[in-house]
Amino acid sequence: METLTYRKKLLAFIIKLVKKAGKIVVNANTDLSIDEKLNFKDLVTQYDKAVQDYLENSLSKKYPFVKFLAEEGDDFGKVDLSGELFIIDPIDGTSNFINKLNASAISVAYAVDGETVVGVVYNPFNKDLFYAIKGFGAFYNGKKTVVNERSIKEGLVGFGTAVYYDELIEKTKQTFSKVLVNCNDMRRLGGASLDICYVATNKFSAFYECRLAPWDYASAMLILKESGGIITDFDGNELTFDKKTSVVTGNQKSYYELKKLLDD
Ligand code: 2AM
Ligand code: CA
Repeated sequence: METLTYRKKLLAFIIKLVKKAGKIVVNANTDLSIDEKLNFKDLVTQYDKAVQDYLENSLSKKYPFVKFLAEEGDDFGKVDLSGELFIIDPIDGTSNFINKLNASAISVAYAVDGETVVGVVYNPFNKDLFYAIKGFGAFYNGKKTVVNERSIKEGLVGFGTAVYYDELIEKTKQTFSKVLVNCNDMRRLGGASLDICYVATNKFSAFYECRLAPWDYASAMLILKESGGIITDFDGNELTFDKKTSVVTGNQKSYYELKKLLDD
């Protein structure tokens, strides 16, 4: 039976696992074996696979009946999203990892019937830990985090370049130009799960990207919602886990300001 106690125990277990998995990321040696996925911009290393294997093996030992949707799996589109599901991005910010920028995260979400109810995002380089349980708020390094009402004019807008998709380059350039003149400044940090958590913790006033995958946002979307923020696709639809999608996020003011700029 899936109860609050069950979710709290699961949260504690996931936190323990991401911290252990973080050691694999931080201690990675320089001998990276880098493979292309969609194209030469979309990359994976042996460490993405090692972290994913570690998380899947550990979670499935304790929760053998829960399914997995994970970035380095080959079953996207085939996974049954109903019931209990772990959604994993073993290294979000793989390009940052390859280039030793020390700005990547491990993201583990637990979803029930297509909705995240437990979410954890952990940056092993600076030990930033973000988590939430549905209905119980969002926490950043152990403290509750609540979004403020800062306009994009007063804050930084994070964005992603969706650089793996040639057909989105023009759109990305156009949105960048429009947003840049309307906000304090912009940042492209390279890991969507952290970007979205930065909105939840008021480091960014808003964030958007023209195309992301479910494992990029599954955990962070709960963390943002539980902090009082908003996350949808560019058309205002709730995000789902069955497809890649545009993503726009913000607080109760900045979300609408940014979404309007992306619509125009
Ligand atoms: P990754 O580092 O785990 O690959 C940066 O633009 C964001 O897009 C990152 O969170 C990155 O995640 C994600 N990303 C990388 N390749 C992608 C792809 N093919 N489709 C959607 N998102 C992707
Ligand atoms: Ca990844």
